[in-house]
Amino acid sequence: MRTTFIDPLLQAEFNENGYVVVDIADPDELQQLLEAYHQFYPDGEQGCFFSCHDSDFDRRLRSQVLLRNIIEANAATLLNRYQFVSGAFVAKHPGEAGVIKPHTDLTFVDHQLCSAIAVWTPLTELTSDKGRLHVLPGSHLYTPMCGSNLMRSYSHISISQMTEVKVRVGQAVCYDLQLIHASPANESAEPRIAANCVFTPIDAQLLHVTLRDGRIYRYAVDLEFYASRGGDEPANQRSLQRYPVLDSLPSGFYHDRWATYGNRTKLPNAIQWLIKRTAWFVH
Ligand SMILES: O=C(O)CCC(=O)C(=O)O
Repeated sequence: MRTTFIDPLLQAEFNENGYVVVDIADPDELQQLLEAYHQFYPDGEQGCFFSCHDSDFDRRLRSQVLLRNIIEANAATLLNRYQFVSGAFVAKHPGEAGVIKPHTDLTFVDHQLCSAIAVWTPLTELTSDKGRLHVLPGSHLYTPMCGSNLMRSYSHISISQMTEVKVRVGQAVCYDLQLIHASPANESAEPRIAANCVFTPIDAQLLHVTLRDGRIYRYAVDLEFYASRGGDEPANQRSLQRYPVLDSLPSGFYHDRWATYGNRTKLPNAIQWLIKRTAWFVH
């Protein structure tokens, strides 16, 4: 499997847990991002707002450029030849509507070969009542593919059973996109703002996974696909028409394997890993 981090110790920790905490940027640089967020979004959205879902395409791209300017060069000192794919502000506003339930992110690469990662960094100081990022360590070893219209349900996992990751401004949580993660409500009076950027190996084929007519399709896409993708599924399907299909499989197949094997969160990681690889090989 291709490595993600330059430092072998970080890599070993990432292999085991599916995430690591690193120093990512000077807090002053991150302050610039926070100010930009408030300029772009002065009106205070509700719930948990992701700028990658902003219907104002221009503002979405400008947010992404700013995030890239600061995070990319810093991440390059840690990552083994990874490229920036996309980035978003994540604003968790006070109240229950801001809860992010346990999930994995989209599948961007063939995760049997390498990892796509998120670099999640707070722009406002965090305390437990502000809705820190929570993770299920080791879950990246057994979760199945995920697509824009192929979200998996992890309703059996409660956020309180997950690991609360404590980071301060200047640090980041780098997590495998296959890792189950979540965040509870922000119970403070202030919004909690973070930046989240996706990176993939420069030599890995970018993928997009989608469900259509009972089959799961893997498309070979490019950076342009993710740069211009909106949150709207019909637009997503239209833009996929420009890209080749790599392969497809019946949706029931993976679902059955997942239901049978993958849901055993209490098994040791090494066993989970073997089960996942065996399920893929049988396919
Ligand atoms: O920022 C958060 O609280 C959650 C972010 C998240 O789950 C995601 O970006 O997928």
